[in-house]
Amino acid sequence: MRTQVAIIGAGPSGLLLGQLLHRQGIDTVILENRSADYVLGRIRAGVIEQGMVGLLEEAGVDARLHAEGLVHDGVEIAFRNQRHRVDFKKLTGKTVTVYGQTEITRDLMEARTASGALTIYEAQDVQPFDFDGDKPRLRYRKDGQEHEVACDFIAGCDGFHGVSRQSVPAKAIETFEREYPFGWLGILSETPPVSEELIYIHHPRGFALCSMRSPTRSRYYVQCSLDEHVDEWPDSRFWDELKMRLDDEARAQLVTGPSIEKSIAPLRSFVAEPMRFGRMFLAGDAAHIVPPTGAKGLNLAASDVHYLSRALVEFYREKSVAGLDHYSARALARVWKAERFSWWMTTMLHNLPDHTAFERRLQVAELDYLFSSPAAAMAMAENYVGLPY
Ligand code: RFL
Ligand code: PHB
Repeated sequence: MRTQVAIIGAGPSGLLLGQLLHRQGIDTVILENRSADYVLGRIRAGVIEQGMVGLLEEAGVDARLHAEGLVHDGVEIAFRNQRHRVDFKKLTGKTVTVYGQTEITRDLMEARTASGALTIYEAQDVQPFDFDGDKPRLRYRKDGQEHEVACDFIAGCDGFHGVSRQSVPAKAIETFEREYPFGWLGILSETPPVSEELIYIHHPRGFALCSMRSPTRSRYYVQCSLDEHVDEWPDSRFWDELKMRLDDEARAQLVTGPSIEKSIAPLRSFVAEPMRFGRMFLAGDAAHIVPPTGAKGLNLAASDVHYLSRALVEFYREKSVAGLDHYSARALARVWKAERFSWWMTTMLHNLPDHTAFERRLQVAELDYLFSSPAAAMAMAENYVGLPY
């Protein structure tokens, strides 16, 4: 089989790249090692920047997003039983949209099926080859048979644990990493959200987040320790813990109900440099991870895909390699700013077990500064709504 761009991974990065390229007449094949249902079963991001909304419009998958997505003008931060609002609309003129990653993935999968472009699910042992030359290839197994795909370029959109980054010789790649000594326990429930906007909570018992997927579906998270298991968290324990971290008003408003999903995610900051290796390009979680506190992971995947799709279109239309040559530096400049913001939000809002009394005082000063200084609120707002592409 031959294609122009072979994409590894049918997460949001791979599917969005495939759709943007398809709209420009560029042929792609996506190889995904899981089933479509498995991919759709992962509950992840919920908040998308205007930049990503624009890309989904460009990809022609914005109908349901505009009909069902919830446009938010700000968020609240709760500290010492008081909520402080950061008004994004007033500060930056921009908003964010609450629309689940699952729904974006479903919309992109449907558009891809309608376009007739090929996605091979349950492709086993996908392996990129020869990307240091001008004839890269991929091999994979499906139903016991070996297959090969010849292509012009490989896009490694296969997430943090994918094969793309791991196929690069160790001496060609540098990685930067921070692991946080806690995780997020998240639940999804068919209950109305506690408030119209998201509430990020700093509490002595640990961080909590009130988010949502729709007016009838809530998503809540509590900071937990890394050695805990979801089985130790029956719904009743989760709700009790969340209530203890909420402000009085939110506690009174909270509607609880059975969880429909529950999982623990570790928190990590990670960047791999560069993001290009000959004719293979990394995009999204394959190249970088942010802790979810700033809601940046999916949005960074989208900005990578923006730069990469533009570069590939430029290559095929104008025979120019300029965009491809600049891809890694352009993407990384934006990645590092989101890394900084996500690290900052995480450090400000969590209960860090290794924090000294001095660092705890700094955390309080940071929050106090954010609530009292329009300049500080502005810095948070412009990062949260998304820095320009
Ligand atoms: P994905 O989604 O991991 O998709 C990669 C795909 O590649 C497949 N794959 C392979 N395929 C073939 N061969 C192999 N060897 C393969 N190895 C892996 C996988 O099966 C998968 O289908 O990466 P992608 O596309 O780069 O998308 C990144 C986003 O998923 C991620 O950044 C966000 O979910 C992060 N994130 C959030 N981001 C936001 O922008 N806003 C948020 O509010 C937000 N909240 C979150 C989050 C992530 C979370 N978790 C669970 C990590 C909340 C949570 C709890
Ligand atoms: C979510 O709704 O899943 C969500 C929202 C905001 C975040 C992280 C996750 O910062």
